[in-house]
Order: sequence, then C-alpha cells, then structure tokens
Amino acid sequence: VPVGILMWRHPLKEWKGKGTTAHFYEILLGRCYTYTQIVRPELGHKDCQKIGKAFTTAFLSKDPCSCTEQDYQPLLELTAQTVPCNKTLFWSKSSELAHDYTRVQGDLFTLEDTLLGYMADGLKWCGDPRSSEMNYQSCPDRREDCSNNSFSVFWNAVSKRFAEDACGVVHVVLNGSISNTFDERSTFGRVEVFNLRPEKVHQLQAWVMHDIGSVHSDSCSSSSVNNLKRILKERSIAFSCQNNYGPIRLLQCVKSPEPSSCRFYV
Ligand code: C8R
Repeated sequence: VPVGILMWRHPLKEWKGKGTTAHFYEILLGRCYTYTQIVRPELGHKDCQKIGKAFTTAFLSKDPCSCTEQDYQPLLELTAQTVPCNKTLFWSKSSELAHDYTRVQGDLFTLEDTLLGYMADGLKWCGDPRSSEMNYQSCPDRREDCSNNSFSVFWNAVSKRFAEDACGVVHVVLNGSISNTFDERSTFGRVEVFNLRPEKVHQLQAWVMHDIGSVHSDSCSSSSVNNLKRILKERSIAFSCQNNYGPIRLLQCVKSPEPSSCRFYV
C-alpha cells in the first residue's frame, strides 16, 4: 500500500462556530484537581482521570450534531454533588454578577460553583464521527448548525440535574437591564424552572438587578417576570421578587467607577 494512503486523514467537517478550546483536556483535568483539592476539598475523593475520560468519551468519535443527554450520563454519575438546601443560585443573562456574588457569599452555589460546572465553564468542545480526535478547527453553532450540539446538550443536561437537586428556598439573579428579563428560551426559563421539584422547592426568590446607570427596562412588575410568576404558580412553587437586592447592588457599586447611583452606600 502506498505510504500516502496510510497517511491520509479525513478532513474534519467544517462548522460555523469556533472549534474546541485549545488544550481542552488539560484544562478540564487541571480544573478538576483544582476544584477537588483546593476550592472544595470537603467534597471528598473524586477520580479526576476517570471524570476526564468520561467527559471526552461522551462526545469523541460522534456526530457533534446528534448529541443526546444520555451521552453525558456516565459523566453526571461520576460528578454527583450535594448542594445544601436554600443554597442554590440560578442566573440568566447575569453570569458575571451572579458569580461575583457567590464569590463573596461562599455558601451559595451557582452551577459553576459545583465540580462539573466549574470544569466546563467557558470551554467549547466537539468531536467528529470520522476521527477519534477533538475538532479544534470548528464546532457547530447553536443557531446556524444545530441545537443538539455537544456543549448545548451538555448544559441542558447539567442544568437539568442542578435544578432537580435543588431544595428549600432557591434564588435567581435576573438582568433587569434587558427587555426579556425572564426569557422562556434561556436555559433558566426552558430547563431549570421546569425541573424544580415542587415537593422539595418551597419558593423561588428572584433578584432583578439593573446595571448601574442604565435606564430601567424591566422590574419585578414587568410582564416577563409576571410570566415566570405564572409558570411557578401552575407548578405550585411560591414566588417572590425583589428589585436591586441590596447585597448584590453593593457589589455592582464597588465595581462601578461612576458612583452617582450608589450614593446611598458611600
Ligand atoms: N447554565 C447554563 N448555561 C451555561 C452555564 C450554566 O451554568 N455556564 C455556562 N458557561 N453556560 P445565558 P441561561 C453557557 O443565556 O441560558 C445554567 C452556555 O453556553 O446568560 O438562562 C445555570 O445554572 C449557555 O448557552 O443564561 C444558570 O442558572 C450560556 O452560557 C442557567 O443555566 C447561557 O447563558 C443560565 O442559563
């Protein structure tokens, strides 16, 4: 057989989105060790090698447009983690603010404060059915290629578990500076709200935050937030809402160079 044929590699399919994050596997493993050894050593032993393997096995050598939540089940099982009741914090279009808050309020957990969310946050990954390697060139774009792609399906699956596991009074940080403060198409609106268990989640408390200096566009009394209230009522989960919740407002003020809206605190 001519050497040229043995060396031939199928070109990977080209997608509209960015490819797998460079050094994906190393970052994943490093974050797993950082989380289990340094961030939350109380979590106890987790086998990071096995977790890393389960993560890549979920998507390598497969069509990145036909992913299923089932593919991630082995990974979910290896990363089971208990979040105490009353300590779950959801967010939607408010990622930075919510994470700023859990950083100072260390007993609250967003999904990124749990092992699996911590590992995957901000990364991109996909494989290819004709290769056992990751595709670093391109990955499917959720809108332009397919919605059942390797990372969207992952976030759906882990967000679903995160919500199913929640108990007591749960919280959500919403962005009141956009028109769709509660967006039914977001992960929070589509997945998490519908996977809360009414028998153990007594109340959802929403904090609608406005960017400092922005003109208020949505508040607790807006129609999108009322829509959230209605959905929860149908699901027998109590709802409460607060505009510009003080402790989070304080964090916004600390980060704002223009203190005019923060006079109360200075
Ligand atoms: N959640 C969803 N998506 C997440 C995520 C997460 O924890 N972490 C990251 N990095 N992402 P958005 P949303 C990525 O529209 O849709 C959980 C994904 O690529 O501002 O309402 C979390 O528990 C995803 O497409 O928020 C939280 O409560 C975008 O960021 C909701 O779901 C989602 O950004 C937030 O999801």
